[in-house]
Amino acid sequence: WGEEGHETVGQIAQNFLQPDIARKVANLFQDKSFGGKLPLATLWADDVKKKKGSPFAFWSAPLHFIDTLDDPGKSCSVNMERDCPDARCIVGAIANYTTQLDCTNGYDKFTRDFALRFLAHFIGDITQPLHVSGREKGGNGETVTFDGRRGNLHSIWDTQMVEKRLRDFGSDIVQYSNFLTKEIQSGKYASEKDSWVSCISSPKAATLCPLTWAIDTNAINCPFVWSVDKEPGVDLGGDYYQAAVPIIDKQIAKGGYRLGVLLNSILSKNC
Ligand code: DCM
Ligand code: DCM
Ligand code: ZN
Repeated sequence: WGEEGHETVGQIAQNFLQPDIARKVANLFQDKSFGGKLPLATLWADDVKKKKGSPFAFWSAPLHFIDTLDDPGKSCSVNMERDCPDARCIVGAIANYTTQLDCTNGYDKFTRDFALRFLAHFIGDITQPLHVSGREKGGNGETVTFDGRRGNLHSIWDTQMVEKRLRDFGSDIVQYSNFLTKEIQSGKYASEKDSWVSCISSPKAATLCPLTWAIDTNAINCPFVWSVDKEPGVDLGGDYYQAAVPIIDKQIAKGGYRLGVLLNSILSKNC
């Protein structure tokens, strides 16, 4: 996701943090970074990635996605051996940073701070369908038109469609986040929200959750995201965007709720 998607994930997660966990989160960010809150922290992993020439940028870039070598349009799947060699993909990254954040594993405060920053970002990215698709570099190589402008399918999903959706909420991230938070608590997601986070209560949550979440997201590619094949050249700002809105809402809601519930779980431990 672009900035708006990530900040919304962070804001929804912040809405679900228990008060004692929100205090722990604020204390984990060294030097009072991000005002102690998740929305701005979600942007850090993209900021360091963009710092030109930094070896850390080069090192962390592949951790934002998993290039599934499936065949969307025909069959969608995630296979760790095939798609995530040496755990250097978003699934491996979430597993590693979940482990590093857990105080029972003994990592120092700087490592735990970075782990929290990365988790706040990657738990958002893993709900973006094209971050779980290897085709055309996650759609970066697929030229499309959106509201009269040429772009690529990845950035349409990361940014243009989210910005268009946000305009329904006066381009106010807090308004959009509060709308989705309500839908999770008592609206259209209330009955399914438990299924979004059921892996978190497993003793194997660190490895089980990111794979579960990747499979969940990847499944959207076959019926919908890559349906652009069917009408090449059509402007995606019309019917395609209208059909994408409920998917975007739900994926961003999932990211926010999962991040909040995961932090409530990991940070409830006392070390
Ligand atoms: N890290 C960082 N910047 C670096 C090196 C590491 O932010 N230049 C982060 C990545 C990990 C943590 O620090 O979250 C531990 O790094 P390492 O694996 O190098 O011990
Ligand atoms: N990306 C992806 N899958 C790839 C390559 C990139 O999901 N195979 C993502 C990472 C960034 C965006 O696409 O969010 C743009 O990538 P880049 O800046 O590398 O062009
Ligand atoms: Zn990212």
